[in-house]
Order: sequence, then C-alpha cells, then structure tokens
Amino acid sequence: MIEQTFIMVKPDGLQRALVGEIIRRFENKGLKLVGLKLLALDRKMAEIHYEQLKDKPFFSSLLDFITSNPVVAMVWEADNAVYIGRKLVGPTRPNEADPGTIRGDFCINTQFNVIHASDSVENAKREIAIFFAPSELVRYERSIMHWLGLDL
Ligand code: IDP
Ligand code: MG
Repeated sequence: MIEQTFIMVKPDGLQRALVGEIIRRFENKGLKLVGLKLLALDRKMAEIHYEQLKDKPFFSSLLDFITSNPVVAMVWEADNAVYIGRKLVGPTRPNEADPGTIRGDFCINTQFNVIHASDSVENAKREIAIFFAPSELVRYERSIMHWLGLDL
C-alpha cells in the first residue's frame, strides 16, 4: 500500500547539519519526497504534535526542546513508508538503535535523538495535517520509480 510518513529533523539535527545526510538516506532507500519545509514550531503546534505523550514526565522538557530552534518537516511516500521510515530512523532510545540507523549512527541521548518518524499510518495522517496544507504536498512522477518497483 502506498503510504505517506511524516519525518521531522529535530532542532539538534538541524544544528548539527544532519539535514542533508537524513534526506540522502531517505532518497537512497527510494522513498519519494512529496513535502518539505523549514519552520519553527510554536508551543501549541508542538503540544498537538506530541499530544499522545502529554502525561509523560518528559513532556514539558520535550516541548522546550522541540520549540527551541527550527525543524525540517518532510513527507515521504512509498509502499509501507511508515514502517520503512521507522526502520531507517531506529528505536527511540539511541543506545538501542543499531549502527546503520539514523539514531544508531548519530545520537546518544534519548531526547536529542535527531529525528521524528510517524509510528503508524493513522498518526502519519494526523501529523502531516498539522504541518502541511494539502496543496503543499506535491504530486509528480519520477522515471526512476519504475526501477524502484514503485509503479507496480
Ligand atoms: P519516537 O520519537 O521514537 O516515536 P516517542 O515515545 O513518541 O518516541 O517520544 C517522542 C520523543 O520524546 C522522542 O523521540 C524523544 O525525543 C522524547 N523522549 C521519549 N522518551 C523520552 C524519555 O524517556 N526522556 C526524554 N525524552 C524522551
Ligand atoms: Mg512517537
């Protein structure tokens, strides 16, 4: 099933100049970029994005962190995009993330874990709608799609 997933380079990823590296990994894997923006989250937007974590002890610290500096928000599309996105990113705790994953390769702290990836198709839809108007998701064809098996 062709899906879209919401991926966000967090403030630490932007400050550490990892945006290009992260985009490269999603491009290399074969996902299609359909939405991209650099923005600063306000607290309200951050609260909505992380609303499922509102009872966690780290919620307010997470909001401080995610609103402290700009982020890069992206939507990537592929067959099973949500599952693939989580695989490329790795588990939440960087010390559990294997080398080869983004978190496994680039971070060591659970909060400063560089990147967000949707954890379900339902959450992907919800998160994409927070960050992107429908008109900001761009439809286009790439000839390489045939060779990635994406036009099947
Ligand atoms: P995920 O980003 O892997 O989906 P979630 O459990 O949804 O992980 O948590 C959202 C974000 O909150 C994490 O990516 C991380 O930045 C932060 N976070 C999660 N657990 C902790 C914690 O135990 N301490 C501090 N920050 C945490
Ligand atoms: Mg999550």
